[in-house]
Amino acid sequence: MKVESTDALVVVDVQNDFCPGGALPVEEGQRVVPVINQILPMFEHAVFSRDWHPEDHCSFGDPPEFIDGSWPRHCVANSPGAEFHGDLLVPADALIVDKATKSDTESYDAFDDTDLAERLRRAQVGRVFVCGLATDFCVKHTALGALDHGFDVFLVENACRGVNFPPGSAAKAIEEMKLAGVHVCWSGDLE
Ligand code: VGL
Ligand code: ZN
Repeated sequence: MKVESTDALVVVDVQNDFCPGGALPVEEGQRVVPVINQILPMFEHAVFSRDWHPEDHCSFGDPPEFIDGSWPRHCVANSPGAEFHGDLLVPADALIVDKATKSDTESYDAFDDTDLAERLRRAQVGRVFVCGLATDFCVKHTALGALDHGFDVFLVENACRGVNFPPGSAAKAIEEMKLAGVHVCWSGDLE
């Protein structure tokens, strides 16, 4: 499948806290990094989202239950855990989108309450390729958000990993995305 000049890669939340050793680690989360670095140069448009919470974000649970609404404290704005994984190649001119930045609102969708759709549309983007962390939360909701905004959406399956709690939730998320109309591809399909 040929990557066109009107395609955008949306790299979701490849941040230290979602990688092994971080506050809310996704199993093998760091393994998406070389895959994303490899496909990134194919795209004229690249967007990197960040989970970017205030200290007192409503999603933080004490003790955390590791479910929606009760996460460990993670991705606090400007903290080391919120930084992109050190090996992720983020071009100097990449668009960075911060989400869930307000204390009282959770948001798993990089299109929700941001100007991302508008910016992509202004750049003539028609197809959005989504990858990153975590498959069952921000990747899923961002892919569905892109669909809602009228984009053709592709999930780059091997460039994603899920929280996967309970086990199977990452696979379930992929099925949900497919049912909604997201196309699933593999990094090796892209050229
Ligand atoms: C995410 C849980 C909490 C994600 C963000 O990026 O998928 N998951 N906050
Ligand atoms: Zn979060």
